[in-house]
Amino acid sequence: MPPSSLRVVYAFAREMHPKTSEVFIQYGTAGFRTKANLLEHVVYRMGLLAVIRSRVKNGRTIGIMITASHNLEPDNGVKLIDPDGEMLEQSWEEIATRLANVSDNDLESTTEQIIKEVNADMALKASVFIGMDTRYTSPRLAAAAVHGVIALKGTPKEFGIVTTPILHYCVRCRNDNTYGTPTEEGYYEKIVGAFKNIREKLPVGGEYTTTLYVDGANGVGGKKLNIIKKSLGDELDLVLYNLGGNGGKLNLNCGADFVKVSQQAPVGVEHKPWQRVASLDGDGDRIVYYYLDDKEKMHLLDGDRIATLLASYITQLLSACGAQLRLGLVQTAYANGASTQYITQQLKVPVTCVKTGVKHLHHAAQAYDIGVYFEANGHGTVLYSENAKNTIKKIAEEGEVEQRKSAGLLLQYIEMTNETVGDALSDLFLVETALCARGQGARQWMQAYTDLPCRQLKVTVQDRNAISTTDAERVCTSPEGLQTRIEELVSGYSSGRAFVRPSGTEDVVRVYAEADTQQSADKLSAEVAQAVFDLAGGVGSRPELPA
Ligand code: 16G
Ligand code: MG
Repeated sequence: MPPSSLRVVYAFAREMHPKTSEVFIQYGTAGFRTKANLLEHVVYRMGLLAVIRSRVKNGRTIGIMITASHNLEPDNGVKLIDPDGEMLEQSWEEIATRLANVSDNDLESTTEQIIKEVNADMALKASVFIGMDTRYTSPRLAAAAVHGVIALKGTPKEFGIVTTPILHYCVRCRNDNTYGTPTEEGYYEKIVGAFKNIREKLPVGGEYTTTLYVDGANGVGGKKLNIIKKSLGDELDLVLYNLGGNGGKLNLNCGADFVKVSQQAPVGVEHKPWQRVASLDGDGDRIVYYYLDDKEKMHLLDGDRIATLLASYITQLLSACGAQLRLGLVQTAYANGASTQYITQQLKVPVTCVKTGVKHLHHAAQAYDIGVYFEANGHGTVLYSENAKNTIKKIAEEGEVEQRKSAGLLLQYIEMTNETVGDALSDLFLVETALCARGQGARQWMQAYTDLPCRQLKVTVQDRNAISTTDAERVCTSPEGLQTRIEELVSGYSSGRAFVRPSGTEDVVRVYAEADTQQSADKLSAEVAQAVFDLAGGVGSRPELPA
């Protein structure tokens, strides 16, 4: 493309998506995320960048997802999806940030400079898939993305309202047709089809019941389950709440993030004692389970709990089919210490601990034949290497009768997994299958181990980047003296553990603490918060110790 045709880049910007805000915006852990009214020019520019990225990848399809996940309604966001359905390569985050922040006057020249820098052949075709969540600001932003794609003569394809993982899946399929059909229907056929195949082979028994309540966070995940529900028959009876009607507001006092962080049941669900409930987040890429007991006390089954269930069920199938494959689990520092202990000591599964953020977990999981990764907040999936898939396929064809059966189940389990990214819907079917196979209800699932009580706090400081960490965020390297102080405090508690890290999505420092009792965890977290406040330039009022 001759440089003169880049004029249209400026023309579109000036006429339709001008940059009206001087606020600096950064491509963070999960793309750009802020108030929706500050985003139109950013999304337009991500349309441009997606075309450049597609050309650098030889015309393979790139995805653009418009969503702010579990944030409240006034926010929105945008993130790019790479050709294999993964998150945008990290080295491009800086390029995205640069492009988002230049003035309209410099947009044309910056675009040209980026094209040169990444060596994009602008004569190639370019393809971009665009999806959005249910926010009322999303259609306008999706239109801006389309304009960005058209401005650089790429071909946009709009998917309308989809979950984030459905778009990741479609991008992957478009670039690798062995993975499936790149449509929403193709996704249902693969994931739900595999679930139905497995459930035909698994009798329902023990404590497992086929009724599952779902808190849809008033977002897109619940809506898609409503479509799936009709095709499920007797295999799974979904009772759906918080589907977005009846005045329910997106993520407001409901959804996976609310349930996990506040450790409270969401509004809008009619609870029954012991009934298991799955709670999704606003864009359908996170899931946690919980139930209320007969005293209405909530019992949370979070991402750690889901990871251990999936890892132990897959391990069981692997040994039943006699496959020698290396299964490992990837967690972050937020994983409850009791879960890590259970996994390593009881399940004898190796654990890798990495920095917060899906891309870090995803990459670490690729090091295993089968890598299960989950953040405690409920984002996760399972990755199977080519070697693992081939080994299991071979056993399904050539093994002994019993081995063939287990390998067959495992192949369907793989089919049911969205390997591109954590996916609340796919995870739901993985969990329901494992529970059904074991004849377990939520209570039996809960008995595997007892979580250590924990507490999370935030501290506001002058500059959160004054905090640096190492060893997967478990050790604080600056400011000087803070780590020593944390260790002193932790040593005063039985089963104590604490760490601090700068948030990647909010202007705060996060504090995590766990200990043998809730009172101790609360106290330890407050003491560490005070240490952060004192040593890292706290602003506002000093965090208080619990009475
Ligand atoms: C983002 C990340 C999530 C992480 C969270 C941490 C993705 C898709 N999402 O939502 O994995 O747990 O940030 O937020 O990577 P924080 O840095 O503010 O604690
Ligand atoms: Mg999400």
